[in-house]
Formats: sequence, C-alpha cells, structure tokens
Amino acid sequence: MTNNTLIAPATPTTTHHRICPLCEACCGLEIKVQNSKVISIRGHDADVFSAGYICPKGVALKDLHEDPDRLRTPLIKRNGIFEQATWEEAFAEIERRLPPLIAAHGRNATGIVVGNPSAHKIGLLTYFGKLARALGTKNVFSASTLDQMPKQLSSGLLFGHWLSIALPDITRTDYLLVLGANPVVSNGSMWTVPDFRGKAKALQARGGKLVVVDPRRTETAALADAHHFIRPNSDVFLLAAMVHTLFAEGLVKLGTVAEWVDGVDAVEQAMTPFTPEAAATRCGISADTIRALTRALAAAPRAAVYARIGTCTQEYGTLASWLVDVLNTLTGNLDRAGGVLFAKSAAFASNTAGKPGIGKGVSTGRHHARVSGAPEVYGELPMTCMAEEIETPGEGQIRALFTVATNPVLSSPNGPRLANALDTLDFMVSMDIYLNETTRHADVILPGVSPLEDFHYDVAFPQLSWRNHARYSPPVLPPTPGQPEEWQTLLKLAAIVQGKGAQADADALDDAQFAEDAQRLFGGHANAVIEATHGLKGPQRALEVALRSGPYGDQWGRTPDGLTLAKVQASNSTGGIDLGALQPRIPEMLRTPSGKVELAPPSLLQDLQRATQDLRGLAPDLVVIGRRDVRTNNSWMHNLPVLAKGPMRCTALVHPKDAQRLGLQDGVVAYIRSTGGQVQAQVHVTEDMMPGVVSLPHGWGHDVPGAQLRVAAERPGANLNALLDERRRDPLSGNAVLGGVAITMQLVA
Ligand SMILES: Nc1nc2c(c(=O)[nH]1)N[C@H]1C(S)=C(S)[C@@H](COP(=O)(O)OP(=O)(O)OC[C@H]3O[C@@H](n4cnc5c(=O)[nH]c(N)nc54)[C@H](O)[C@@H]3O)O[C@H]1N2
Ligand SMILES: Nc1nc2c(c(=O)[nH]1)N[C@H]1C(S)=C(S)[C@@H](COP(=O)(O)OP(=O)(O)OC[C@H]3O[C@@H](n4cnc5c(=O)[nH]c(N)nc54)[C@H](O)[C@@H]3O)O[C@H]1N2
Ligand code: SF4
Ligand SMILES: [Mo]
Repeated sequence: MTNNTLIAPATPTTTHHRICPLCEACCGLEIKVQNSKVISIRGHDADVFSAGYICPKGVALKDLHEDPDRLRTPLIKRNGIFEQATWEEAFAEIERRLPPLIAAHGRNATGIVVGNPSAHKIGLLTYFGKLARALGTKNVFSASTLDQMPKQLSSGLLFGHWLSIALPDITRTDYLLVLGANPVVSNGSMWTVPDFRGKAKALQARGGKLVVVDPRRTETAALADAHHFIRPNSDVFLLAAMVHTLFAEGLVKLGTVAEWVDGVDAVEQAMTPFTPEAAATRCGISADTIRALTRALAAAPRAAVYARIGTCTQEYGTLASWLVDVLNTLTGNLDRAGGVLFAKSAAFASNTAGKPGIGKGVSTGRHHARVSGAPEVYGELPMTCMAEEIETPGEGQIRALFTVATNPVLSSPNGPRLANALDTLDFMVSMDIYLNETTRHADVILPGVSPLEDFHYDVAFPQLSWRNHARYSPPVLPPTPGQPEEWQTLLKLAAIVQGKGAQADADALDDAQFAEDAQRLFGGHANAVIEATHGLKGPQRALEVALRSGPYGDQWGRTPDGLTLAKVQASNSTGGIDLGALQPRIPEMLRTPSGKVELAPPSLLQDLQRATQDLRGLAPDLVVIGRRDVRTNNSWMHNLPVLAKGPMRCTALVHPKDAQRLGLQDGVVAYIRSTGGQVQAQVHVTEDMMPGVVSLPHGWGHDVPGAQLRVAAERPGANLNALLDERRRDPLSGNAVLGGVAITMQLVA
C-alpha cells in the first residue's frame, strides 16, 4: 500500500458571491464553501458597489449559519413549554387558534409588527404586506417608528415619496456636514455607502472637509476636520438658526433647481424667531459657531448635509429632518453633483414609476391609534403604541399578534412593559430565527431561512445608494429540506387568516395573486407578462417584473440591451452591474401634487410653533443617549461568538466632570435610573462625551428567563430601553424619542 492511497481526494472548494444582509452597506462578499461548510468569508474585490470592503459582521454570517441556537424547526408552546413541531403541525395550530379569535373579536383585534432584518430579505420585504392586508387590521407596526419615519415623512412631503431621500454625493463633494450619525461604525443608514471611512478620507485628500455635530466625539468625529458637541434633542434649533443665518446674511442661492422649488418665502418667515443667539443656549453651540458653520456650508463649492438617527429619534425628528434638506436646497446643493442627489434604482422604486414629475404626494392620519390617537404614517401606527393597544380593553384591543423579524422587548422603549403586555395576548405567532426576549412570549415560532440558504436582491437599499447598481445573489448553500421560504410562510399565514385553510398551496396562491396583479399593472399585456415569467415564482418573479419594467429594463423586449433578471444574475461572479454615478433627477423624480419641491409643508410650519415655544427649554442635568459598536447590530448578533468575544461593549460613557460630581470612577458599576426604570452598567470615564450626557448602547439585556441565546446570556448587558419612556414621540411621524432622557447615576455599593 502506498501513502497515496491513504489521502482522500481533495474535496473541491466552491466560491460564491453574496450581498451581506447584516446592515445597510450591502457589501458584496466572497464566500468559500467546502463539504457544505463555509470555510472563509471576505470582501469581494470585484464587487462594482463595495469593491472588497467588509466589516467584522460580514464574517459572522458563518457563525450565524452554524449557531446551534438558531431555530431550524417550528416551535409550539404547550403548557408553557416550547416543543419542536413540524411545519404542518405549526400551521395547523395557527389555524386552530387564530380564525376563531378573528371571528369573535374582528380584524382589529389582530396586530402585526415587522422589524429591521426584513429590510434585508427580499422575501420578507415583498410579501410582508400580503399578510398585513389579509389581516385587514389597522394595528400595523414596524421598526421604522423607532428609527427613520421622520426622514421618510419629511422627504415624502418635500419630494412626494417616502423613499425619495436626498443622498450626499460623497465622492464629488467638498464639504460634508454630518449630524447625529456615526457611519464609521454604523456603515451608513438611509444612505447605503460601504467604506464610509475610505470615502471620507478621499474627500479630505482632495481638500474637502468633514464636520460632525454629535453629543459624543464618535469614531466619525475623530476622523473629521471639526466636531461640535450638541445638546441632545436640539438639532432643530441649530438647523433653524443656520437657515435663519442663510437668509440674514444673503447667502441663499437655489442653483439649478430654482424653478422647481416652492415655499422659500414661507421658510424665511418661519425662521424669524430662530436667531443664532436664541438657539445657542438651547443647543449648546455658540452663536458665532452657528454662523461660522453656515458660512462654511454656503461658501463650499459643493456641499452636503447628512443627518441620521440621532436627529430622527427626538421630539422634533421630522422638523430636524426637514431642515437638513432645507439647508441643502437653500445652499444650491439639492440635486447637483457634489451636493445631494437621488438614486435611480433598477427595481421597485416608486419615484421611477407612474407619470414623471407629479404625483399624489404623501399624507398621514388615514386612521388613528385607538388609545393614544396617534396618526397612521405610511400605513403604520407608532411601535411605542403597541403595549397600550394590547393592554387597553375595548373594541379593537389587540388579542392576537404576529411578530416578523423583530425583538421589540429589547429594541423598543419600555420593553419591560411590552413584555408584560405580550403575556396577556390570547395568541402570538413569531417569524424569527431565535427563541429570544420577544419570541419567548409566542405560542408558535416559525423559523426564518438562514441568509446563506436564501437568494437575495436588495429592494430598498438601491434607492438609497451612493451609486446606482443592480446586484443579485443566488443561495450559497442548498435549502434545509422541508423548510418553506419566508414568503411562502407569509402566504400560508395569509391563507389561514382568509379562511382558505392551512392546507392551501402557497405557490398556487402566489400564481393566482400574480395573475391578478398582472391584469392591474399590464392590462392587455398581462398574458404576455405571465407567459414571459413562466417558471419563476414568488419574489424572484416580482424581481423579474420590476427589473424588466424598471428604468434600465428591457421593457419586455422593446429595449433589448436593457436589464432582465437573467442578465443581473449572470453578473454575480463579476460583482454585479454598475449603473453609474447618481445624476440630477429633478423634476422627473418629483411625485408631489404641485410637481415642485414643496419646501414649506403646512404641517411642518405648524409644528415649528412647538419648537418656537421650546426655545428657552431647560436641559436636565444628566441625560442618556444611545451608541452603536461595529461588532453588534441592534439586539440580535450578541449570540455569535466571533462578534461577542473581546471587551464588554455595553458600558456607560461618562464625562470626567460628571463622573467626579457623581463620585464614579472608571471601571465601577453604577445604577442608571430614569423615571421609568433602573439598570446597571460599568462606567467608562471619557472626555469623548459632552458634559451632562451619558452614552449607553441599545439592544442589550439578554438576562430574561426563557430565551435560548447561550452566548449572549454569558454577558447580557443592560437594556437601555428599560429606561426610556414609550409615551415620548415626535407627534408628526410617531417616531419614538430614544435620546436625551433624564437620568441619575449612583455607584452600586
Ligand atoms: N434605545 C434605542 N433603541 C433602539 C435604537 C437606538 O438607537 N436606541 N435603534 C432602533 C433602530 S434604528 C432599529 S432599526 C430597531 C431595530 O429593532 P428590531 O426591528 O426589533 O430589530 P432587532 O432588535 O435587530 O431584532 C431583529 C429580530 O429579527 C430576528 N431575525 C434576524 N434575522 C432574521 C431572519 O432572517 N428572518 C427572521 N424571520 N428573523 C430574523 C432576530 O432574531 C431578532 O429577533 O431598534 C431600535 N431601538
Ligand atoms: N455596527 C452597527 N451598525 C449598525 C447598527 C448597529 O446596531 N450596529 N444598526 C443599524 C441600524 S438599524 C441603523 S438605523 C443605523 C443607524 O446609523 P447611525 O445613525 O449612523 O447610528 P448611530 O451610530 O446610532 O449614530 C447616531 C449618532 O447620534 C448621536 N446622537 C444622539 N442624540 C443626538 C442628538 O440629539 N443630536 C445629534 N446631532 N446627535 C445625537 C449619537 O451619539 C450617535 O453618534 O445603523 C445601522 N448599522
Ligand atoms: S458593513 Fe459589515 S455588516 Fe454591513 S453589509 Fe458590509 S460586511 Fe455586512
Ligand atoms: Mo434602524
């Protein structure tokens, strides 16, 4: 016997390219697989959009796939204990319990809530609405009202659609002003921009400036040419004073979009009370600095203002988001290279559909929350209303709840109250991949597919991308036998709700629905479209239709060089299809009733009265704000060993002056108390904080009983949201207030 015969033939390694689904940067990854196991994950250098960039979370997709705690089969709770079940048993259980509840109490006795990961799964994003519509309830909630609704509402009012977001043209700008965002760590949000750091450094290398306004000297601020501390919750005052200064100093110029902008005079008038002197104390930035910032912005040849959740998750979130675009517009930077531009997405964008240049615009308040009276916004009620809608008796009280890829017990203000409320439900179904702080309350848990077993195309993020592109990822690994795709699960649930029964075939339902949609969308051409998409189903078919009908599409053969699903699929190994730098799109992209940029929406001018009255508002002595870390993502990646290792990340950052006043040394554990609750966290004393402001990350608190997150439970951390008041919202958008909440701190003896 020779040695050679002992060596098994080498198992071939296959190489796959997959868009990372873990944050908004949408990096292209290169994944090597051997024996059905992932052996390496790195950035895909040839990716036309992300050019090889990757952060530590991308590598963690392997841990996510292999995590023994990740659910692979449905769970049914019997006598308080979860038992593994087959899919048939799980759907049968839902059919047994849900329809009678709806029959007895009506559709508004149901609720549905969808969370952040759904934005990264085409199946969830394109089919969630079908379940919500089947339920026919007004109790629809999402993480958008913990995050971005203010920006969506202000953009909708100005430009006519909820996802028409003006994006900084970072590779051509000379001056980037960032407020309430930390893209070096978060990798960008409402702005898909992988390798922000590299792009910011390139901006500086060509002589441009990056300026950051944040109550913490963040990783982005550390990179910046200048950083200014701001009192939490006061961006509206700074921004209004900057707009005031533009008018006062004759710096307003509208540039190329002048003829398409309505309402400039109304804006000028509305800003009268907001002199830099009046705003200075309120926002903690001197009048001189406010003027200097404004002059620098106006003087830059090309400039962009970008603001994110620090400015959204506050009492004046919609006003602050609006004023960011007012500044962009009045400095002549709206819709021009080097300023802010709108993406032109290859598929699914409303601002490329219908008649160009005019539309219905957006409206809110088509219905209201039963208990608080909060208005519906973009089809949703505020997430922070959910607990009271479950607890408060009367017609329309939520008795049955669906949760889809969300963990509001940790991610929503006053999670402990919500946890208690969930226990009072008659029935709860969760679509999730973990038994965690929220899903432990469910009666049935239906596991989602591992991203590596799922195909992918980003529905939302190409509408927010720094450059236009179309990229498709096939599944990296074969599916788990017997596990439905998440869109099929959503259709099954819709069928059960509609009385079609748990036996209904999801694919047949999908075909029937598609035939109806095709009639509506394509009229006389419907049959040709059905024929042309033969063999496709679910979100893949929806994608083919969206791409071919979209702005770069082949228009079903009429533009033969245009995009089809097959063409985008074929570009996978070469890093996708680049569709070029963003281009000016006004007036064509507008969908406002006037066909103009409506710079002074009446609802915003009216809400400004609230800010005017608050100009002299006093700051509490000590407030808490949130923080993100590159190795975490909201509440759900703390169970992945590669991310969880290393120093504890859930620490409270305290300025030395505050630490001294409170008798807290670096490294001690302290109570943090608000009127709503109390948590404990380790103190880290640092000059990076604005005095009077403490920073504690959100998404922690994995020490509740009944969850199955073994790695996360080893170092549970403190739940910031146990301190926050769920009744505090931005009234226009319904967004939660997540920062600037008054606290006290005390050494744990
Ligand atoms: N205090 C404070 N609170 C905050 C924030 C803050 O800055 N401060 N940030 C807010 C923001 S911006 C957001 S977006 C929200 C996020 O809040 P949520 O939308 O609740 O999102 P996560 O907390 O990330 O929880 C995601 C859930 O989805 C599950 N999941 C993950 N992948 C999949 C999948 O592929 N399929 C299915 N079915 N489920 C999956 C996870 O197990 C987890 O239960 O948190 C908000 N909460
Ligand atoms: N690593 C990592 N990446 C993530 C996430 C994550 O959890 N971890 N979450 C993802 C999600 S869901 C989102 S929405 C994005 C969010 O993306 P970003 O908006 O970039 O998120 P943050 O890092 O929370 O940045 C918000 C900043 O606002 C500051 N801030 C707080 N209050 C105020 C205020 O009143 N005014 C001003 N001007 N600033 C204030 C905070 O100090 C913080 O630096 O990140 C995404 N990416
Ligand atoms: S920045 Fe990290 S988490 Fe975000 S898409 Fe890229 S690799 Fe994934
Ligand atoms: Mo978010």
